[in-house]
Amino acid sequence: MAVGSGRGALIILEGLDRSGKTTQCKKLLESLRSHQHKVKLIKFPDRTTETGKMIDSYLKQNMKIDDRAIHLLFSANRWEKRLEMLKDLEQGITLIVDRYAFSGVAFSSAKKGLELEWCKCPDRGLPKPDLVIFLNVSSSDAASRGGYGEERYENTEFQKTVANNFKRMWDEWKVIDAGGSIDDVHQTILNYVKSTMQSVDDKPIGELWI
Ligand code: DGP
Ligand code: NA
Ligand code: NA
Repeated sequence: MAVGSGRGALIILEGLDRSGKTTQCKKLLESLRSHQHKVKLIKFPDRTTETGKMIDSYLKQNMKIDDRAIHLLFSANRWEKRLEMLKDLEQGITLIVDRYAFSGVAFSSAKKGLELEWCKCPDRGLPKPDLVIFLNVSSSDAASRGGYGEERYENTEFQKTVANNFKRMWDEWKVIDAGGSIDDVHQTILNYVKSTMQSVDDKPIGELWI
């Protein structure tokens, strides 16, 4: 694969809490870097910005925020990275993104009274991914992996609803069985990512959800 030709690819990894997503993002970053690709890792929510700090205290259950208001804050947290993301992509940097608008829709629409279509609206117009990888793990398997239950949303019932919401969006995604070994899952992801990186060339970056 030619290094440095064309724009970077926008790669999203999605999945339930404890699906191994963060581990896989890091392995993917290391792997691509070791082959001299220009690549960066981004994580949403970005808890370091002002909106991110509010989201962080909401998730840690230190603060109550109205369901729709927090939905908009999560979206704002993505919007504030948009220009930087576009600039990186145009400069040939591939972005690996740990969660994106799909998490926004899947988690928020798991709440009573929040419809999927309503939840999609605020993220409309964000850079559209070239590839979405979904790490599929049963919610009971996810729960048996360590550390579950510390933050808001981290309970089996809620995660089941979230899983169903993700399924309503996953037609065009690469759905990977995350129950395999870390290395097997990594190889599968790497193959999809490499072929996406080869295919983006100078194709214009799309916009969600069109
Ligand atoms: P993480 O830092 O990846 O563990 O994500 C924090 C939690 O927030 C996780 O349970 C998923 C959830 N989440 C991520 N993005 C959004 C969003 O846009 N809206 C809502 N409601 N929840 C989100
Ligand atoms: Na989490
Ligand atoms: Na709902």
